[in-house]
Amino acid sequence: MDLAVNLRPDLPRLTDGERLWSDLMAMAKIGALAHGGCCRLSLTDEDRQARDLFVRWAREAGCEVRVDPFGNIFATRAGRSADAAHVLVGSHLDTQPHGGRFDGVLGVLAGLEVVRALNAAGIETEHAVTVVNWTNEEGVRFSPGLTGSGGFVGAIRAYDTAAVTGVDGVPFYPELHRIGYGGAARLTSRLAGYYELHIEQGPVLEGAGATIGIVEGIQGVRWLAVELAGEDRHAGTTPAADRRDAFMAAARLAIDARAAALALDRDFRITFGRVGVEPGSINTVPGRVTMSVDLRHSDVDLLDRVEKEIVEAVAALAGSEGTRGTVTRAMDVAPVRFDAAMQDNIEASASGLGIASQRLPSGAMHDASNLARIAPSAMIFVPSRGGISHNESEWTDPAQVADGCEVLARAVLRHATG
Ligand code: HGY
Ligand code: MN
Ligand code: MN
Ligand code: MN
Repeated sequence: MDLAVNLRPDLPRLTDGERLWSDLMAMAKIGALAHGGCCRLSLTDEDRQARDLFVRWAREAGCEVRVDPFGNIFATRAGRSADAAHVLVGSHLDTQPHGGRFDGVLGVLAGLEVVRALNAAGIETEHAVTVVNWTNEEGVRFSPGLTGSGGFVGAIRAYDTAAVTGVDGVPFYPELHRIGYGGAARLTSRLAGYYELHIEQGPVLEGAGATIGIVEGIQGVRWLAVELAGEDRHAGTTPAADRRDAFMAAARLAIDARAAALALDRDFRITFGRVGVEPGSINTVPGRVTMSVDLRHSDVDLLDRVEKEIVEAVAALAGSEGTRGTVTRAMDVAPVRFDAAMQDNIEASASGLGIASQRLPSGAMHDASNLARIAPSAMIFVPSRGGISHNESEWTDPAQVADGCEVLARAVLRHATG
């Protein structure tokens, strides 16, 4: 079919927004929580159920489904030339513990909707279109995050992942095989491009009244694991001067590190999201604290400086709190810029549909951070109500979901046919 015909704004849409919405709500039933959100931590039975549902739908859409050694699922709609590079479209099905119904899953199911739309229109593309679900984007149960896409682009070696155990002590690979997604397939490394549709998870688009976000790039993200050792002591009999209180050391570290980061840049984003206090007894001075640190900034030098401040602050706590500590880097994903031509392709698709768009950076990390290392990549955002995400009340309107999917479909169609 004539590409120009497919892309004329006056023609009916290629994609079926209602079908996509119905898929999203069906997927949201897996791991459903009391307040409308979802919990599907990586490689749990809920993750398996979501994967199985995606695989069933992909096969019903005529895709060839393959699984690689990191558990990434690739659903391919063949193109005209067998040896042409693939256009990859995807995101992740795993969620946060109090996750919403759109983070990640929108990009996977919208990719599937693009395949169904191409089928319905009888369009044959030059390049194969492959929809992908990346394993463990969130990094909640197994750290670091972005495991599947990191493995696919060679940023994470299988050997490194073999050493990974979950916060629940379960090793990564046995769990991947337990849920039946330890594969051996190798998708062609020749990619024509990677597209990811995702909710913005921030307030920018809603504030600007735009429906489509054309993402310029993603800031760097660095995860640190801090461990502070003091001494378990009796809460009633131990004078202040004799205490080596690991919690007080952690509290001082958090306040001082945040002050140092904000002094460098008022918009530096530092988060202490997972704190473990041992022995966790009301009447025992904590002898050990473990703490995660999430650092975000587009300037690697500032990330380096804050990391160095934290290492030095942990050492200084020996004097002020009598504790000993270690800081280990658990993840380091460099800032990326997305492909300019693909951004223009997305903008042309939105404007062709008369949908307001705006360019913006991504505060959140995404698998596209990894894909951009090996192939031209781009992301499309749709608004998050109140800028809220990683929260059960995460919401995007059905019309915005439908618009995002149609823009994705037209951008992918141009790319896969061009
Ligand atoms: O951490 C992130 O930015 C992503 O939402 N997982
Ligand atoms: Mn996500
Ligand atoms: Mn997320
Ligand atoms: Mn081409």
